[in-house]
Amino acid sequence: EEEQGFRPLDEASLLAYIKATPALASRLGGGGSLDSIEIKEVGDGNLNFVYIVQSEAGAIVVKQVRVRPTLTPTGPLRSASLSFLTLTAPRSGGKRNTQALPYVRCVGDSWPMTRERAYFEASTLREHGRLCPEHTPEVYHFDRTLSLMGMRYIEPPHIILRKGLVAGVEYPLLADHMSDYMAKTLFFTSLLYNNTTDHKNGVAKYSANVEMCRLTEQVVFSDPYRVSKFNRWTSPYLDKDAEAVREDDELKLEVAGLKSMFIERAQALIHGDLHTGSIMVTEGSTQVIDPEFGFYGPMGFDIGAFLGNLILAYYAQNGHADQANDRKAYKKWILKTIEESWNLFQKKFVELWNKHKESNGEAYLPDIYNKPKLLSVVQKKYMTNLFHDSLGFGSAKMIRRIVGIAHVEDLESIKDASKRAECERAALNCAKTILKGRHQFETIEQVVEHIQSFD
Ligand code: ADP
Ligand code: SR1
Ligand code: MG
Ligand code: MG
Ligand code: MG
Repeated sequence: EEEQGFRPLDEASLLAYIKATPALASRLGGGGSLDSIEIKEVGDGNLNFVYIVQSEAGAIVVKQVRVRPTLTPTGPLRSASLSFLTLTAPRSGGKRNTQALPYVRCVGDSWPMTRERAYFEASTLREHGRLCPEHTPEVYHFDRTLSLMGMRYIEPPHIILRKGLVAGVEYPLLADHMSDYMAKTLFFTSLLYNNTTDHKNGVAKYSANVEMCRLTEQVVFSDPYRVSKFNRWTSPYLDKDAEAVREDDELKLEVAGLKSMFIERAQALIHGDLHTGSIMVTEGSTQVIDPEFGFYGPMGFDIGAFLGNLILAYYAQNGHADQANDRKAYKKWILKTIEESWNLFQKKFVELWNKHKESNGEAYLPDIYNKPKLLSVVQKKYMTNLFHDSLGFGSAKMIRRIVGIAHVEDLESIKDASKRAECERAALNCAKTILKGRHQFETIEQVVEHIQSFD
């Protein structure tokens, strides 16, 4: 990594870097304020370093890729947010290894995680920030040589949404905010708004984020459907369930279609990893972070990631219920949020379309689709397809979180393995049936009813 000028910064060299970089130093007050800087590493993964940098005059976050992750002694493996980075030993054949594994090994050892992902993350953040500044942290500075970004510090009491969902906290504006973010970022980067030249320029630029896309292709669309040393599940409880996924021809047929769509369909500049761990929230604010998988892909992959992770949070609730809180009201809130997220998204997306129907968008030229009736038929067809894509991708993402490499804290934090397996089985069965039968759903209300029937 030394080549091409890259060097991983530690706290001392980061401090010197900040002092020498006006775009960062000025955010911290500049001058004498820089003497009061304190730096804290807060990253929760092994893929990137995330530093909070605070002075008496301000605060910023600095994120730098970790290129060659080291083998880190950790003691016994626990269910934690790090769990997606832990690999079971190959000979364990995919079963959850509950023994003390001496090391947490980073997936960076097994997949090519090019430093360039930082460039695509910063680029996507900037582009989405231009389109939806309310829900995207501002990028202050990006250094391509160091794969390092300075951005807005999303201050406490913001927390990662997934942690709020585990704790049972309601976010009354979440559906409104996320539908806003998805409608704006997806509509304005699609051919509904842009001409072909601009669109293809974008597609060409982000096509180079291919290694990140290949990681998704493998861990979402391939590994769960074959024997892979990376897969794991709550064994022995889900051994048969995992095997059933690998034996389900109807499911494999549907997943093949989704995989091709993920690779081929350059519909919009998507976030690419829009799960509830990529969203920071308070009661009144929603901020989307971490688009290092950003590329021109199918819109349904983002919408599905968000909805699918809410459904996982729903099924995890039974594992978090206790005498003090049966989580029943909370489960209702999650379902309402799923419903509102899609319905508001659909409404806002079509509103943007109507508002900009005279724009340069190449897909439906105004002189051809000029009759209101025709336009409304076209829109209905587009939204129905998008709904079914979202259900397909959302289900595929649920399945991979249960039998693939990367699990979610919602379920992992349920200590009792048999209880956890029950929640996981319900989620898995629900996801399989939605994935196979998604074309039968006409409304999100029907999906919510379906979710409840597996609970
Ligand atoms: P990774 O790609 O390694 O998952 P993330 O961008 O998700 O990195 O950041 C890891 C963690 O760092 C987040 O879960 C969050 O807790 C914290 N974090 C990241 N960006 C910010 C920010 N701009 N403000 C505050 N905290 C942040
Ligand atoms: C090896 S899979 C790691 C996962 O974490 C990221 O956030 C993505 O979801 C990826 O699939
Ligand atoms: Mg993380
Ligand atoms: Mg990330
Ligand atoms: Mg992250």
